[in-house]
Amino acid sequence: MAATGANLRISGERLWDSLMEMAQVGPGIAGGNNRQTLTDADAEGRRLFQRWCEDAGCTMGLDTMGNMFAHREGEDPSLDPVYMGSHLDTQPTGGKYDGVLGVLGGLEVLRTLGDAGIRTKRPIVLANWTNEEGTRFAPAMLASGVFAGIHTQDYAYGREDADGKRFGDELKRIGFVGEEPVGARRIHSMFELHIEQGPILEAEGKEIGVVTHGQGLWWLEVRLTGREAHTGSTPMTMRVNAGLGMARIIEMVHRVAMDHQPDAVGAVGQANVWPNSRNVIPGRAVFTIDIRSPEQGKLDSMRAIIEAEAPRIAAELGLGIEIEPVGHFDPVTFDPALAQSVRDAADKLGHSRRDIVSGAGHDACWINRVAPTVMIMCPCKDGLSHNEAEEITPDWAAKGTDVLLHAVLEAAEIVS
Ligand code: HGY
Ligand code: MN
Ligand code: MN
Repeated sequence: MAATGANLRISGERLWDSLMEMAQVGPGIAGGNNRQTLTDADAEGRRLFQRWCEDAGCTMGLDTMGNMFAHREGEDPSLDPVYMGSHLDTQPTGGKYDGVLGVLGGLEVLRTLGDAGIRTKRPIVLANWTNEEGTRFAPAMLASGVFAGIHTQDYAYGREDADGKRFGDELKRIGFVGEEPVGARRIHSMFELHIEQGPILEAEGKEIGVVTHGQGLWWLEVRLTGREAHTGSTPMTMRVNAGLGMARIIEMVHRVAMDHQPDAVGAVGQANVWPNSRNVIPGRAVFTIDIRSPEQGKLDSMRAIIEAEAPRIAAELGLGIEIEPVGHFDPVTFDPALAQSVRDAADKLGHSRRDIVSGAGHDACWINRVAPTVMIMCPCKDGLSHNEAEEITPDWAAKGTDVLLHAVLEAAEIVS
């Protein structure tokens, strides 16, 4: 006779319907999403998520960073809960599944357990972590970072967006400042389901990624100061061109990443020049360098080279330069025992799998500092993410969520 719960499967159809309904909240302009953190769209998505969780029989907790925690009671409420979770905020031109699959996949697990009347020894909690993306308020994984004691809440509340709005004020404005002190919760284990956001699983025909490690990251904000001048009448030898300095540094970052292959990446995604007028030489340029590697030595080496080369480029052009780290985490090793439980769940379900290193950062990277944590990945089409054309298949979503279901049940211990 099969062990209790062995034949349990989530409803792929219900999961997909919820993903598509959430995708209507904060729509993008090309089929994806623009549901940036602490916007009205984020608030709408949070309220929808809360309603769904309460309909599934959960109570919702909320901490002072706006982290949401849907709680499903266990037989022994004194035991530390098993957590699932990810994020509902998106990039400005984000996809429908980055973060959302982990939150709504967790919701589908809760719905499935409720439908089947499954009781577990440990409580189960589903988290929606605030501001994972870090696109509106740097750094990424801000609220899970405060939860894990990486950042202070004052630092987080003081972070400003491009319009000078403060994180703390915006969280209050949307009505999601909770009573619960952030970081007070105890976690037995945390499982984050996420799309791969890279090409490996699809290319190899694998259905499940068992995430054993995560890349480390540096975000370095560079501020160049030159002199605004007329693009027509100013001789080339008299120019102090911040835009040219930015271009040369961007090229250098790419070369440094290429020099550290394999397993190193570097780019500049956010760049602004002032006054950004067609016929004015930029007097100021502000941009963020994003470098990553799963190897600490490579990460440190890339940062050291960039911090030496950028000032040299600036000096050649007569530019002032400031470099400020605005985001960082070291390479992450997830919990080996939980990784094995994910492998066992995939094998029990008959889904193909492979171990994988996460190229992207995730809330799990910080929660891993305070509790045993692991990630489960599903493929995404052409490895594309942080693009409105991000796509997965209902089959991939369902299989990843079934693995989440069975790995969580293993940790929470079925009672009946
Ligand atoms: O930057 C990252 O890797 C994540 O998407 N926030
Ligand atoms: Mn994500
Ligand atoms: Mn993302």
